This record gives sequence, structure tokens and C-alpha cells, in this order.
Amino acid sequence: MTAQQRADHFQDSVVYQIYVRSFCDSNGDGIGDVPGIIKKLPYLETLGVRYLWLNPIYPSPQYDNGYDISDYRSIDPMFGTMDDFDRLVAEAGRRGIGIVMDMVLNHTSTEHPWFQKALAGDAHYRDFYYFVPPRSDGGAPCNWQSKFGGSAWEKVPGEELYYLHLFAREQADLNWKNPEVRNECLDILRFWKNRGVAGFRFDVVNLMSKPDVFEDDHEGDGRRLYTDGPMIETYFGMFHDVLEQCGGPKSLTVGELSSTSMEKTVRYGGAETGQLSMVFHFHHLKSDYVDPNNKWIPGKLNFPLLRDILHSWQGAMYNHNAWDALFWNNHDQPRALTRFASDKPEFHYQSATMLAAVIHFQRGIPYIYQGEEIGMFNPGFNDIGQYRDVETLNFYKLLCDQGKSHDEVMAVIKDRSRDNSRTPMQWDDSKHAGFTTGVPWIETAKNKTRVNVRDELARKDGVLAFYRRLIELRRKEDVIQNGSYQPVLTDVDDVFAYVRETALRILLCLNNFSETTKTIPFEWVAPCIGPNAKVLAGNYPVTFDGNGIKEIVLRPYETLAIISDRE
Ligand code: TEU
Ligand code: CA
Repeated sequence: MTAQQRADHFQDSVVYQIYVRSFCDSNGDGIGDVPGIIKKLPYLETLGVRYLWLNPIYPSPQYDNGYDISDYRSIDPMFGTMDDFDRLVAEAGRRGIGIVMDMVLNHTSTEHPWFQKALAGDAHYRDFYYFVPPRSDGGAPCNWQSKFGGSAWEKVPGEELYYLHLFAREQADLNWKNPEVRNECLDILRFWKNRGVAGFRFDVVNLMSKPDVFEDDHEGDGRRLYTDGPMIETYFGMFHDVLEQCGGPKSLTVGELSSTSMEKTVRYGGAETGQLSMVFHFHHLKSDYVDPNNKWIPGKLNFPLLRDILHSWQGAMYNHNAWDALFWNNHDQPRALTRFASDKPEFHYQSATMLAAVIHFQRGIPYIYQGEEIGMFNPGFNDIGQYRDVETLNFYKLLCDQGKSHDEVMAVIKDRSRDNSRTPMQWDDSKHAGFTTGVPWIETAKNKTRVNVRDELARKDGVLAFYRRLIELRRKEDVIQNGSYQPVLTDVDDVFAYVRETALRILLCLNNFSETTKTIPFEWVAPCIGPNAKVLAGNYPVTFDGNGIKEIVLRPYETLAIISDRE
């Protein structure tokens, strides 16, 4: 298929996410870099992915690992040079792979020259941010909480003013109501688009439209007052238009939606109603939370809830012709294998491949987070000294201050810390897993001896081989790209199953999320199987010809996809 014939909404493609600082270190300083990515392009090409989304690599003081940008138009020397970057775009391009940049336009680093000038009293730049006088008692303008703990307002030293930061205090929120801010940001998009990037991932994109007055939230931490604000879709339209005006191939744009609703999601990601190619939403990744707005309370997976969420969002996206990213993992989430299936050695292959099949056969655009394709799982760090993330370290202090015991706090951090997914990519089983010849910025997981690329490459039927096949199937099968979505077997414990259909084909995808065997009477799925049925993918040996079958037995963490013709 040529580039021109590609599906409209990228649904034939798979995106691979690279957390650059943990992917491959080319110069032994312990930090992954752009030349490291170039070195691994053959690996990524063989995997079959079409796009690489890179987490931020711009100059930054790195309080939040690059999500605090101090210069939007260059590359942090820690990650390489602009020449390295241009080489990456060119060499990836030769392999049919586009580069997607992470754009953090809700906030800048407090070291950004705009903020520095604002701090120094420059009125022009003060209006780039939210500098707001205190309330009458001298306290913060309102009670909003930072996502990383504590007040969302920081006092300006020596002045009766506070500035807003929805994330770390080193990340000041930009005032998008100011046309100068908008122009600057749009010009940054132009800059990268003209350098040949294939698209953008927009960080917390639905938080950019703030209310006109800052009021206390008496029901929560403030998010309901600043999320999905009134101008947000206008801003999306500006992104869209500026990229169109640049010309060249259609840009892939994906908006990260924080604490949004289904109603908003189907609008923003709608083929007719939205200005973004697709969106990330997170409701399914809260199905092991006790409180969706507080991940720091220990909780177990609520499988029926996970199933409901996955089914209802798929249904809504299909019904509204909207497009979303399909994903289990990213750099903010603990590894899904540990969370939603099993990382025990005896179930590792089945768990990893089952989770993969669940989303790769759904409708949308699959995203693979580095290491997922070999079945990486949580490193199990027990010591606070092993953690690096600003959010984890802030909450460690906060939870301890609340009087929780050290063991209690460490237990929830071990489950929930974002560092779970940020450990070095496991290329082999050597001391630092082939990631660096130096000392890595964060420890390598001990499980590298069990899970690494070298071993996976040697396996004909490993996790990696399964991912390759899923990516290839998506490219080939119209029913995976465009089929309708219908949940089935919704009252069978621990089973997640659905059907995809087009006028010509029908695809049934059965998955067992448990360690026990599930037996399904054949008549329950018979309507989902037509003539010429065959197994499209599975993670156990299976023979299936559709004739004379009485039941389907799903073994622990089994996935089984059956494709057939329509009658
Ligand atoms: O994350 C946005 C976000 O709200 C979360 O996923 C956040 O990490 C979570 O609520 C914490 O529990 C994006 C980036 O992906 C993240 O890495 C950045 O730290 C954040 O924005 C700020 O830029
Ligand atoms: Ca390096």
C-alpha cells in the first residue's frame, strides 16, 4: 500500500513510544539519546511500526523529565544535537517511519526565558502566564491542587503575587488567552513540521483553556473547573490549521486528555467533529484505583469495571466515528503486565500476548510503549532511593507527613510509581541490560535476565514475534482497521470478548484474564463464526476448523482470534 492509499485516520498503523532517556545510550553517560535511537532503527523497522512518538527531548532542567521545556526549538545536549535529530528524521523516513514529537504547550519550565523575564517584572511576559494576586487573607488565589501534590499556586518571592502550576512548581501554566502566547506556540509547531516531523502528541491538551476567574473547588482538587475549558476546541482548530498550512503529508496529531468525559472524547477525536487525528483517554487505566482522582490508595483490579470501560468506549468511538489511541502502557503508568495480567514466569508469554491481542484487534490506533513488545514488567523497587520521579518523591513526603507508615507508603509507590515504566530498555541480560556502558540514570530491572530483546529475537514464538504478527495483521485486514465493534460474553467471569465486523468478514476475539480455565459452550459464540473460519492469532497451540465443536476452552491467559467470512 502506498502512502496515499493509507487509511484516513491512521488505523492501519501502529505507533511505538520511545522514552528517550531510557531507550538506548550511545555515549556511556547513562542517559538514552537520539544517536541511540538511530542505532535501533533496524529493530523498529523489523517490528513494523510506522511512527515513533518521542517523549520530550528539548532543552530542559529536567524536573519532570523534559515536560518542563526551557527552549522549544532545539535538542537538549544530553540527548544529542539538531544534526542527530535531522539524521533520525531522515533515516527513519527511509524506513517508512515518521517521527512524532511531544508538544508540551500547557506549561513551560520556570527556566524558560519567557518566565524568567516575567519574574524579572517584564509586563509583556507576565501576561504569558497566570500571575494572580492573593486572596484578601494573603493566601493562594484559590484552593486548586497541583497534580503532583500541594497547592497549584506558588508565591512569587518578594511580591504580592502567585503563579499557577497545575504540575510541578517548576512548570508554570501558559496563558492561552493571550494571542502572543498562541502565536508563539503555533510557530513552534511550524518549526518542527518544517523539519520533517510526521506529527505531534499534545501533552495535557484539554487543560489549556482556563476559566476567567479562579474560584475554589468545594468538591475536589479544582480539575472540574479547568478541564475541557470553553476555548479548547478553538485551540485544537488552530493546531490543525497551522499544520495544514505548512503543507506536506497529513500530520498525525494525538491529544492527551486528562480527566475528561466520554462525551468530550468522542467530539475531540471525531472524524467530523474533531480537529485532532486521535486522542488518548485514561478511564480504563483507573480500573484498579479506589478513587479515580487519587492513585495513592492501594487497590486491586476490578475486572468487570475494566471490561465495561473498554467495551463502552470502543462502542462510543465506533458510533461517533471517532478515533482513539489503543494502549495499556506509557511512561506515566506502571507496566500493564503486572497490573492487569500476570508477570509470573509460567504465565509471562500468555499474559503479555493476551493483553496485546485485546487492544490490537480493537478499533483505533495501537500504541506500543518501549519494552512492552518483549513483555517488560514492573522492576519491584523497594527502596525510595531507587526512585527518581518528581511525582513519586513529592507524594512520598506527603504521604509520610500524613502519618502513613513507611511500609504502607512504599507498598503503594511500588505499585503506582511512574518509574515502574521508566527503567532502561532491556536489550540483553548484561549488567545494565545493554542499555548503557556507563551507569544508568535509574536502575535496570533485575528481571532483565528473564526478559530481554536478545532472547526474544531468538524465539520463533515469543512475545516479540506475536507483536510483529499483530502489526502485520492490522495492515492487512480491513476488519481490524474498520470493522464495527460488539461486546460478547459480558457475563462470563474474567473473560473479555468482542466481535468486529465488516460486510465481508467477521472477527471474534476471546481473552481469558485469569489463571483458571474457562469453558464456553459453542452455541454462545456460534453466531460470531461464519464460513471458512480460521484462527487468526492465538497464544496456545490450537486446531480449529469450526466443525463439530461443542465448546471452546480458554486456558490461563489465553487469547484466541477467529476470523471468518460473512454468510
Ligand atoms: O501527563 C499528564 C497527566 O495528568 C498524567 O498522566 C500524570 O502523569 C498523572 O496524573 C500523574 O499521576 C503528562 C505527561 O505524560 C507526564 O509525564 C507529565 O508529567 C505531565 O503531563 C506534565 O507535563
Ligand atoms: Ca547518552
